[in-house]
Amino acid sequence: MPSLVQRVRDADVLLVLGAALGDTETGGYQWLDRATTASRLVHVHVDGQTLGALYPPQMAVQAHPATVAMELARRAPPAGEASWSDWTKAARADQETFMQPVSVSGAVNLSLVFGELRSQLPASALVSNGAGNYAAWLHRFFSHDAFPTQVAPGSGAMGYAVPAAIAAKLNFPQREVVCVAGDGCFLMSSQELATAAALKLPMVFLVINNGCYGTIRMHQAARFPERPMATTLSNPDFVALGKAFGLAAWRVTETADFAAALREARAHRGPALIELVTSIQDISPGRSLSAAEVAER
Ligand SMILES: Cc1ncc(C[n+]2csc(CCOP(=O)(O)OP(=O)(O)O)c2C)c(N)n1
Repeated sequence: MPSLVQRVRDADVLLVLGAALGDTETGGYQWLDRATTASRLVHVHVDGQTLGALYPPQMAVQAHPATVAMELARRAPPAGEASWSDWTKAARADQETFMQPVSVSGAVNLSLVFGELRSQLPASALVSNGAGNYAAWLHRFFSHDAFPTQVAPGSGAMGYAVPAAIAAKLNFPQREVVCVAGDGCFLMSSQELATAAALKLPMVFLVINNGCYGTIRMHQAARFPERPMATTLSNPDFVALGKAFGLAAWRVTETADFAAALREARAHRGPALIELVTSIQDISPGRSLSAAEVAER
């Protein structure tokens, strides 16, 4: 099967809805060639300054991606099978394969955890995240099946997940809200648990604890193998921390225990926290930290 990157390279037209086409979406500016975008990129972004800033588009559309998506959904599809429908069906099948769980070396498998989160939550639930490699697991194995349900920082800022989830719950009290934060990300704004406790907000905080600023460790492993620097975290006991703020709290050290912990946390009448203890080896889906080091040696 051609990789997603190959599909992007081969496509006659790229309709980019809402992505800024920065570092992350372009594999460090490797996947898209500036020389080709002027003849095949239709770029939709809400911020006019983003359009054309990195890649010259053939057509720049300053609009909210949701508006454009809803407008496109109103159009009648081409009559009969389009000549490219095998290609799009194959791409869709590849995407579904990509979302299948992967194996990990630690005892908590985030691909299964986020699959369980998807199957328990209603489609209307709001899920927040900040920045860190844990978010790559979330975005790959949890699908947002309704709009708008994703509460995430376009800037890639850590510390966003906790206060954003609280704001989401205050604005949408009827909806379920789950905050997903890495240990590093969570500790940047965890004092806001006091707000969730004071307002008795029924919501769930997931803390993905790999004992590390994992994203930074991954880059260190790739560039300076076996020379990690200042990325190991001396974490508090997250369950004790949650309880100290007045939350109900659970620690999950085996994948199989997550489903029951999540059910209890969701049924709790106030804020609840679940710490998931993961291995730093499982740095990203399908790639271990040691493999990242070996690849660069
Ligand atoms: C406010 C802020 N500071 C620093 C960074 C740079 N940064 C990106 S990811 C990351 C580490 C994230 O660690 P953690 O939340 O534990 O998640 P992990 O990568 O381990 O899954 C850092 C320091 C950032 N994105 N935002």
